[in-house]
Amino acid sequence: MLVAHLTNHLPEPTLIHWHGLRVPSMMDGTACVQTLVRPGERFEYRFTLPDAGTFWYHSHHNETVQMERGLYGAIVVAGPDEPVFDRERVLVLDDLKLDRKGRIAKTALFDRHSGREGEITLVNGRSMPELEIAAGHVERWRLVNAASARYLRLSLGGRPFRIIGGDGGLRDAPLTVTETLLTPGERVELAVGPFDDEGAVIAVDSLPYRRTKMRWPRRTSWATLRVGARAASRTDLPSRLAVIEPLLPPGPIVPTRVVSLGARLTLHGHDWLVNGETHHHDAPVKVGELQVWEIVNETGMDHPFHLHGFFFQVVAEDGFPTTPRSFEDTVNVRGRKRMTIAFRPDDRPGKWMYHCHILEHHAAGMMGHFEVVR
Ligand SMILES: [Cu+2]
Repeated sequence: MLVAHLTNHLPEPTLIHWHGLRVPSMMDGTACVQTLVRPGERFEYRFTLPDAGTFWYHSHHNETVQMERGLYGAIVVAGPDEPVFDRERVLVLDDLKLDRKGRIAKTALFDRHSGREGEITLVNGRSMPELEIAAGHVERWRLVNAASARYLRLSLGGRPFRIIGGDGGLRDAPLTVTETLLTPGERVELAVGPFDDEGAVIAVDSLPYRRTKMRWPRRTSWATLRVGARAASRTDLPSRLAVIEPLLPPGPIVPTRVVSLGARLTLHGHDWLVNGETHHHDAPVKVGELQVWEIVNETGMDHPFHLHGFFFQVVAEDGFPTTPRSFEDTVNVRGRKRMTIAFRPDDRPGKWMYHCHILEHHAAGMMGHFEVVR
């Protein structure tokens, strides 16, 4: 049981959303399920933690300001039988947009369109930290992308690393890659190392990724990783990490719902839409009934689709069936593409929502309300 006391010392209301934790609806921390916690007021969040993994919590009110200013944190829930590593790190990544006087910049009209990106990169609140890993060691890195809009195509100087988990804990097996894409809201768990070259300095960078036609992407530095003196390793990473039972039977995929992401030009810039309207009210779903949602992106820009309260499997990418290897709560939907997700709502009825995790898009309407009913 986790009990969290929120005391609001801000001059404005706030709330805490527990991103990725399967809490009861009443504890989801949105204005749909609780009243705003006003300045000077308190609220107690209380729930059990059913899943192991890397999660986070953040303000779910006036997010474009409150989250940009740092109202978020990571939560690690350890399982009974975790793989053994030489060291574990939690790395929360964010960027910060400052004005000419070094203050947090005001929201610009352009931010409403493309999402806010800043020139300062932060790892756990620090700019360009130097991390050190002993030669021969393997570390478990738990990464959270807490940025408002920035996509992170993470690279460790081109060296291979292993992905061991996603939003919903460990994946079925380690996957060796040289880069991975982390959208706002997403988490990824990595096995980093072993490196043999003592003294080497490895760049922790994000590679150029074009999520919108309006912005030319650049390579960005986040941290450096120095390979230190050799040390004995006790890492024990099994080749099978978790059993991910597919939610869908083999055969054709028939969506039970289509969620269409769109845009509309208005006097104040852009409205961001779900099924043709801002702040869409979607049909209810039933506890235990398999959901197959096709998320269709009608815009030319990528959107990270986040579902509250329930983990899903990605079952098709642009119509092509995929084999689910993990559970997720956020998935990137590329411009003009579609992703199909499946989930089975467990017995937590109440009000829930889904939205684009680019905070400015969420604020400008790209979200939907739905109810889980018995
Ligand atoms: Cu979006």
